[in-house]
Amino acid sequence: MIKSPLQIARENYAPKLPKSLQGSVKIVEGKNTESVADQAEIEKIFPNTYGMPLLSFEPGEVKVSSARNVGVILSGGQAPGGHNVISGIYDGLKKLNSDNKLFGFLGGPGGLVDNQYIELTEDVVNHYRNTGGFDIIGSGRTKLEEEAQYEQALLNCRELDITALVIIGGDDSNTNACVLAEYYKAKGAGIQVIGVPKTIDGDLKNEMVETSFGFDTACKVYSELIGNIQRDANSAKKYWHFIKLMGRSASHIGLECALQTQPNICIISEEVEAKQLTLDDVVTDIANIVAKRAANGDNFGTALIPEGLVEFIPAMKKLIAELNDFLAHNEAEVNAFEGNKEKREFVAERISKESREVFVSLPNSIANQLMLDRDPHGNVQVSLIETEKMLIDMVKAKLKKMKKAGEFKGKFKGQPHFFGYEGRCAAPSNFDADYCYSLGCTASVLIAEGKTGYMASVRNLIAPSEEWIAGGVPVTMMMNMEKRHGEMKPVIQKALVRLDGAPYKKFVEQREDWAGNTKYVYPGPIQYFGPTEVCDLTTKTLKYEQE
Ligand code: FBP
Repeated sequence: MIKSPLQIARENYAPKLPKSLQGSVKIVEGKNTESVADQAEIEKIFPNTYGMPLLSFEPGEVKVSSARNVGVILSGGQAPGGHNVISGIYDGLKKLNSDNKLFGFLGGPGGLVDNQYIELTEDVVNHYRNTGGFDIIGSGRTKLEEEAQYEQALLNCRELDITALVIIGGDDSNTNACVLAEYYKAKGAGIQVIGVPKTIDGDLKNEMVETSFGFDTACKVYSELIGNIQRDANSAKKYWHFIKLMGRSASHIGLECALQTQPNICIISEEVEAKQLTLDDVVTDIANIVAKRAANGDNFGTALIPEGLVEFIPAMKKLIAELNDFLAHNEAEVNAFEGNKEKREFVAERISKESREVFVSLPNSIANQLMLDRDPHGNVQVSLIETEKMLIDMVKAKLKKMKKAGEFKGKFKGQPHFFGYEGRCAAPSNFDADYCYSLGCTASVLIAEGKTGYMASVRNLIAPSEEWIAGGVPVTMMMNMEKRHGEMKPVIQKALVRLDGAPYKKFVEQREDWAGNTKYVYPGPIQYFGPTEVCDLTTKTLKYEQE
């Protein structure tokens, strides 16, 4: 394989580790934990892994441990730094005992059940250090939720003499990791399960998990692209760029990119929901800003749109929830229709009157997209819904009316963009390279200490990496009960943008200024080599949350 000069240079990058992981590690037990909500129900479902203490690492004595075989799985969407988690696990295991072995299950959790694996040797791991992507073993969205899968996975692990699994994934995958940990512990199967917090969406975070890996790099890539578009907008002065940003539910990516680039508009889904805004309200707000800028002669601008917006507009949320339930129970019948028109009519007749009105008022393309297959976790695939195009059309129609009423005197030409896949496999920033490697090393220590049902945690992340605090957090601590596929299930609570949080407040303080005036910032590309203040800084979200 031909490598670029940057790839070759990155191979030699040595990720920076917190002090506690640089040598031997001592584990310090903190207080016992309870789940964030629904304590009695969660404890009942996880009698063996509920309430375990928080763990933190300190430098300690060298320990000898017997040789172990460990399996690793990448689950869900790609996120920059996954390869470094794996190299961290590998190096951590080898440091503990050079006879330790690491096996990678291929194509996500499905690989564990289907017994598709490779041994991750030094040569394989070296090839992927500090690179983006998940191609070392691939990823997938198969959900581990049935006893037959757990049993098959157990047989496969026994065949390879695997006694611990690391599942690198988002909130849903870590929920499943915890269910698996509980199952194996209850059964005395002798298989530990450790989770690692991954997702560019940034919505797997809490007091003990400050950020999920990949968020930093993905936001930096999107911010570079937004900055470039803003340069173009400010040079050509003729387009309004509507930029949809990945992030499924939460608007963390949009908010972080707004803080980095200062666009004219950034919609925060969580605010839309809290204020109970309708789609028309959102469109009117945008149209008013377009008109205000046009009055100053600025017929151009940028608007950031979170991928999950439609699910946060209350009437749309209700519609989507009804569609989720309806489609889950009537999949075969709905899929039997060949034409979208017939499918829409069939569905429209069978949902509530209120939701029907919203459904039929949507452009056909959007209504069709809302009926597409759900992901294996029952979520609408929001990356397939072209909200950016829908908003351009609706703003255009609104401005036409405003023009007639003499409220808009300018021009409006919209350009839609969607940034998602562009950032998910980028070469990890120094922050993500260091953070991921530290998470991998942390997972190897948790395994060596016999822990199960824990997630690797590395905190204090705005300090220099030497001062980061590594440890483990029981996954049950992050759980609450939510409705999935029409049934109440224990799941890790999703961290949405907090409207009382510092990042959002910083944004609100400045957004009016950014809307009317052109205050763009052009962050430029990620820098991998150079001064610390250019290369090692993490997100503004973390900075504002922690300062
Ligand atoms: P994870 O939650 O698995 O990390 O995936 C995040 C994400 O990139 C979302 O931002 C996006 O909506 C979704 O995956 C896209 O999924 P797919 O890769 O299946 O197109």
